Amino acid sequence: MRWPMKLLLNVLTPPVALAGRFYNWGQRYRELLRYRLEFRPRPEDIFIATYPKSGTTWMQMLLVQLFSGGLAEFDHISQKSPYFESVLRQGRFDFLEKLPSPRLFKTHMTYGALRPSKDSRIIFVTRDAHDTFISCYHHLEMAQRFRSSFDPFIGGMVKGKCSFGSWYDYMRSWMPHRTDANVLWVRYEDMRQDLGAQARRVAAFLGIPVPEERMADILEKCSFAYMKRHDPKFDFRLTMHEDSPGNFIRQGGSGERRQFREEHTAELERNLAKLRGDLGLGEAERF
Ligand code: PPS
Repeated sequence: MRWPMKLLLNVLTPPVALAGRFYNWGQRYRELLRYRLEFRPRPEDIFIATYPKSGTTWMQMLLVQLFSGGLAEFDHISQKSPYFESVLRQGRFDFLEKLPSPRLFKTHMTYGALRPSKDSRIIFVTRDAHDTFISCYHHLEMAQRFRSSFDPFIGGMVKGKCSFGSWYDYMRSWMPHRTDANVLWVRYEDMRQDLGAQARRVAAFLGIPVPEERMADILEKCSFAYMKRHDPKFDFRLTMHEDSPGNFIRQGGSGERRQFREEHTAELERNLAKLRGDLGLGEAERF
């Protein structure tokens, strides 16, 4: 790193790190600072870009198994596919340097924050908003042991208020790039419907030569039942030295929207219609 950069980092890090202890924004700026100043990208880098709870871990597992022909074993998925922001936050740059290429990063950064190089490849995964919001509720309840009840939480998310950031802002940042040459957009619902088809699509995009006879093992390891059986390999709490009572791979469903209050469904539908219009989505493009 050049010395002016180093100086800037040293001057800015203590106040931002202090803020990061108390505020989400502080934490985000600290990650961003380290990303811009210290991260050394490689052209082979692959990012799995998602709003939280949209199928990130599932896609991580799919990539890990596609690259290994279904033979990969690990104690925790983060060993094979680290959470980018978390590694930046912890300043584990040695770990990043030692990872073999292609590195498979999970990230929840917006497009504007990540500003991925054209050399890197991105698998952008989206999930139905209702199911994402419900999954966020269970996640935050599990992670922070917060005691917000379901309805006010969903009401807030529908308005774009969440400690993860607004779902709409996230979609507004990434969706315009869904057809970029280095981006592949994959829907959670399509993975549920036909995982084999999506696995082949991802493999073709990344140029992974997967022998057809390995596909059954790959798909078995990426099935909900297999991942649920091996829940501790995926639970983020175990990377934070916390206990895990299980249930990170929770339900894996689609269409839980009946749990929404009517007024929340109506408001969300209005917001989605506006978002679709603003993004100029075609009839066939559904998120
Ligand atoms: S995180 O914490 O942001 O990384 O969470 P993320 O992995 O994006 O999302 C977790 C939800 O994905 C479900 N999941 C699966 N669904 C179907 N099949 C498989 N194999 C699978 N693996 C994970 C997981 O159960 C979470 O959804 P919910 O609705 O909470 O069950």
